[in-house]
Amino acid sequence: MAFAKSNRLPVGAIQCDNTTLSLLKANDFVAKGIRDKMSAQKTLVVNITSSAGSGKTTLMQETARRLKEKINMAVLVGDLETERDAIRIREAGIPSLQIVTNGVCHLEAQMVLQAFEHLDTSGLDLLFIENVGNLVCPAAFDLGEDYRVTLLASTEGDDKPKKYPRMFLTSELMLISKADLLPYIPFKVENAIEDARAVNPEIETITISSTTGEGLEAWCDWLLERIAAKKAETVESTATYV
Ligand SMILES: Nc1nc2c(ncn2[C@@H]2O[C@H](COP(=O)(O)OP(=O)(O)O)[C@@H](O)[C@H]2O)c(=O)[nH]1
Ligand SMILES: [Mg+2]
Repeated sequence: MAFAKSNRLPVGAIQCDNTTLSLLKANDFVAKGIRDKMSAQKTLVVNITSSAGSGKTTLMQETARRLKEKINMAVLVGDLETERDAIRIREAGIPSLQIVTNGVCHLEAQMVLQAFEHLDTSGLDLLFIENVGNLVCPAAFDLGEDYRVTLLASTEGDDKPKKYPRMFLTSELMLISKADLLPYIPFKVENAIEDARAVNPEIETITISSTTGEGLEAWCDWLLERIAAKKAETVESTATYV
């Protein structure tokens, strides 16, 4: 593969051409459009990320049950195949649309944009985007969200924040999920928090269980505070091309 002269590598070294960089630039352009549109209509957007099976959809269901009478909310949910998660979330009483990525391991801003053609976001106080279960690729793709929230389930092990640092570096909140299982497994909450803060000193943390309800009031309060702050924001840019 040919490299520009300035990028020549010493004999014995090999570097793959990073085509992802231009893809990410295009993604960021669309993400900015989404962010402007959502700011103009004062919808808080929260991107939910984690490994597969950490409890994202269950948390969406439990959050819907607790907040749907207070606010207008909806969930876009990404998966490689099936509409299963969107069906579960709709059963909890709020609109939800599945984005089927056909094998792509993360959501991209243009996929969210396409979904807007089928999900009316006007009047929403809160839009969740449940990302594809994966602690790697979703970290690189801005979806136009206000906040990124990453779940770390107790069953995954407390060593993950340092092993998948970009996800925790780019998140504002870490939810340690499945807290009801903590008595049965060697997961130390303080170790996970220490490692997450080593990667991202600003990261906030809440320990939750969708099974027992532990921490869900604090989680809902965290959301309601930010929804109120979003409503109070002065919108600087009104340029919406999305
Ligand atoms: N023990 C326990 N299991 C949970 C909890 N939350 C979710 N689960 C279970 O974990 C599995 C994966 O949950 P799901 O919400 O589909 O995870 P997702 O893949 O991240 O969306 C399901 O069997 C859930 O019932 C929890 O707080 N405690
Ligand atoms: Mg899910």
